[in-house]
Amino acid sequence: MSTSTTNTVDAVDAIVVGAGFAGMYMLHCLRELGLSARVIEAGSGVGGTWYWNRYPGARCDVESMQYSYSFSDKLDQDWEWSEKYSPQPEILAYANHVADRYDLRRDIQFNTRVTEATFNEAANRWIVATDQGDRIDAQFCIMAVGCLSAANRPPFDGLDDFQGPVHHTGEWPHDDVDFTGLDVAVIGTGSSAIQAIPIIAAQAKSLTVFQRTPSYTVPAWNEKMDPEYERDIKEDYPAFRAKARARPTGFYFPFNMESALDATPAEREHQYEEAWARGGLPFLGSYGDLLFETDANDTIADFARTKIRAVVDDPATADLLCPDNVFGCKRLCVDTNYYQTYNQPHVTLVDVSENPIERFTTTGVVTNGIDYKVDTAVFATGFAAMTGSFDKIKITGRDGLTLAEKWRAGPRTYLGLSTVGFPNLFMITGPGSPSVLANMIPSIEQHVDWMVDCMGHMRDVGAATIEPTLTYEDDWVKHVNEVAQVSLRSTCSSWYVGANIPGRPRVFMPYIGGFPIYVNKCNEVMTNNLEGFILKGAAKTTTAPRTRWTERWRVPLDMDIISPAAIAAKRVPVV
Ligand code: N01
Repeated sequence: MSTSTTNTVDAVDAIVVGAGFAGMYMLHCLRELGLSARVIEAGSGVGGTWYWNRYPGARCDVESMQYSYSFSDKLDQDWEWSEKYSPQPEILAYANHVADRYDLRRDIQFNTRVTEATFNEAANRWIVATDQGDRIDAQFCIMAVGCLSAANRPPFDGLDDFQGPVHHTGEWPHDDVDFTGLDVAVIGTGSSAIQAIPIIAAQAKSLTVFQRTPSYTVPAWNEKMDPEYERDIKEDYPAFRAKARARPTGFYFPFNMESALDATPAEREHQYEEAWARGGLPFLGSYGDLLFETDANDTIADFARTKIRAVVDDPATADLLCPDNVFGCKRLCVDTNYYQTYNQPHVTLVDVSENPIERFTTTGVVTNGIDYKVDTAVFATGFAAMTGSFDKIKITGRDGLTLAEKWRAGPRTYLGLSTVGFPNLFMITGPGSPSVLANMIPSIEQHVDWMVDCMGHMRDVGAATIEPTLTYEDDWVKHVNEVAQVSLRSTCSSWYVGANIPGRPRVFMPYIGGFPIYVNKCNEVMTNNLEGFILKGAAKTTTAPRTRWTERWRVPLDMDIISPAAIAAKRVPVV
């Protein structure tokens, strides 16, 4: 299905918004369940995040062998990743392979944006409207809109007058952007910028980086896939997946549960050096208390700053690049030659922390009274995280309540799966679930599997709607907030708390209690006859939910690492 311009109302069992990894897997499962479905996708192809983020250097910072679907061992065995960390084109190729392999495209309507979703209380169904004039009627409305999909484009004065091209990393053009011979501005120094800057610098005549807050970044030490490593994992991929799922992050890496404060300075130095040499996000697993005790965190932050100063030649530039906030409080970045880039004579770092960007001129960017002449600008300015994609759609539930109104003071959900007032509306990796704090693809699969069992159960018992109760939702929101308070992560101005964009409510949005505890909770709710939810219209109330899909998430938990006692003792390395 490519596009539609009909004004008639089509009816399906489920409408899915978004054809990224979440929407694709949901479609696959809905078909297996025997439900009819239509997926609406704004882009011209599948892949979601990996469709939109085509900026130079875009690459996943979760290892390739762990960043893929796990629902089919055959798929796992057939696909081969070429590098330790996959570049964006390869992940997009994988998404396309999956779409072809499972014949997904025939139920995906591309180049179409959902504009409104309205719950019709009389019919107990959703009516979804698109910018192509479609009106689709469905029992279930499933939001697979992504957590980092609504690009943040700061409205700088004069931007409309700027003569050169402006590209946001999250909405990158499909044609190659060639920076050869150009004076380039990059605004922002988060994960996207840190990947793009070394590549852009290699092409540009000059590169000026406008930095508001420096990030901590750890070298990726990316390399070609080691065939022996790949072979070992593929010998028993399900066991490897199970091991990963039992970790707070939903991906496997060695980590140390001991306290940084119990180690001597020499021991810490040794530990950090070894972890730095392995590189990537697992660096944060050097000790168990790094995200809980400020004194412990200071030790890793000091180590990271020493590494920056050892690489960057100019002391003033090195000072600017050294963060002074909690290490790992904002999302840790992973890089290839980021700091080295600032040793090149044509690369300039401009601090806009005290003197923000004032405006664009026709030919440049002005801050602190200085007009930096540039031919083109790259906005690496991030996203309205977690709720931004919901905000773009007018979602109206029972009694005319809109989701934007309900979430005005911050998102409220039960388990990050659904929200009171919006029956039969599911959100994949929604706020209140581990989502961005865990490996995204397992997070997606676990949510979809839970939802599919839930929808199957509703069919079994003849239920028309499902909706959480306010008490259970309130308790979950309280729990999400309490757990967040335990972590230093709740203390800084990150996108996790909506602080990157003026005017957004400050609430820690993802669930920080760890993936396995969360999965356990979801399983328990399912087993307890969907505890905390009200099913309306059910004819057979005694039938227990079948757990065809969720069964595979019942992995033995490593309770030393993820038990409530471990959380209370502040010994849960969360990445
Ligand atoms: O966005 P960001 P991102 N004036 O929000 C700055 C994932 N990801 O696209 O920190 C000047 O991190 C802003 O400054 P500040 C990953 O989860 C993963 O880089 O708000 N500057 C910041 O420096 C990541 O965390 C991968 O003070 C302004 C930058 O723009 C998430 O996506 C790769 C500004 C935005 O950084 C988002 O990363 C890429 C302004 N008005 C992304 N407004 C991998 O898997 C914002 N900034 C490797």
